Amino acid sequence: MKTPIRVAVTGAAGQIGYSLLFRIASGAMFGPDQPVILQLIEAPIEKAMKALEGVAMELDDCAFPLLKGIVMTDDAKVGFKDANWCLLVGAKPRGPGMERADLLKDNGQIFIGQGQIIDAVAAADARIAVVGNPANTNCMIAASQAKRLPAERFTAMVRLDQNRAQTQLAKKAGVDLTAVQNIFIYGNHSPTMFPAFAHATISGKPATSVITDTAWLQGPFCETVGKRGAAIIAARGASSAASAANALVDHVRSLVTPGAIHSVAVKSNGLYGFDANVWAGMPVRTTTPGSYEVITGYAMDDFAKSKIAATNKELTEERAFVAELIGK
Ligand code: NAX
Repeated sequence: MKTPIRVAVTGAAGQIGYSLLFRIASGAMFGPDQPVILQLIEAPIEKAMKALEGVAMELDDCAFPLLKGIVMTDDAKVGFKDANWCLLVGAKPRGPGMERADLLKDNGQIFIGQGQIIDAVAAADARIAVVGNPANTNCMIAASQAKRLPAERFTAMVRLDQNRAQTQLAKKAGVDLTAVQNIFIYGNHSPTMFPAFAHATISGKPATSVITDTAWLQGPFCETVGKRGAAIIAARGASSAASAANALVDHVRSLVTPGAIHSVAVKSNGLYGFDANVWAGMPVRTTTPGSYEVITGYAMDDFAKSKIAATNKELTEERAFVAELIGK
């Protein structure tokens, strides 16, 4: 039996948490032979902590053989202690009439604190994955506070966008989902993101030779993927939760699987036209469990360059909003 790994999850009593925790405990994230201890962190609000107790009761009632312990806390120092993976799902939602800048600053405070605490108390091999929005910039903020853990360990999730793009291409081409490969998301997890269809393949052929409707690829395809979150809110009356949890399972599973090729928002070093030090979605290849390299060498045409410039602009603006906060 392997030693259990400690998985800290913030926002554990929220919508995404309610789908996510059961998948982690079942083995979907770390594999069917990897025991886990869940360290569940909620905001210090009575209602949230009470809800968390209910979720933990349900986890108990699943009798998952891999689940070796549950910690419940509203103290991040306890929740992140010795954590091997820190899944930062909890965030302050955008309230009515709230400006984007205020949202960035309010969440900035949360992610500064969490970045410092993770750096102080998490395991030496800790990896951090950010889901709470604005995910890319929250991830940059948390990483900015770390002195011990390298910035590359901090990733933000664009996998939901990748999964959405894969399905849309498969539907348009009338092929099985698995025929679509190498569809990567560049930039921000926001409607400015760019699903780089020109590099995708369908049944081994360039996607653009299978789907020859360039106007659809550049227009409705990019728009559907970029605005899918809003479409789900309009239809369901609540934001994506099960699909977001599933995407986080995929994000981490791919990051612990050497050879996996997938989209992750990582610290830019200037590749593909992104400013250095923004966290931007890019194609990566997992090297060893938890580590990756950015895949280089994809050529960008003028359309791709303009899309990347737009999403990079948004990322640099977000960074400017919080620059004072993080002292950079
Ligand atoms: P919920 O509002 O259902 O749950 C969030 C939970 O976080 C709440 O229970 C709240 O009490 C908790 N929380 C707030 N501040 C906290 C703190 N400082 N420490 C610990 N817990 C804290 O939201 P949910 O639908 O679960 O979504 C969570 C986040 O994911 C949101 O920011 C949302 O915008 C973001 N999303 C990101 C996606 C992505 O692809 N990157 C897609 C889905 C989702 O929209």
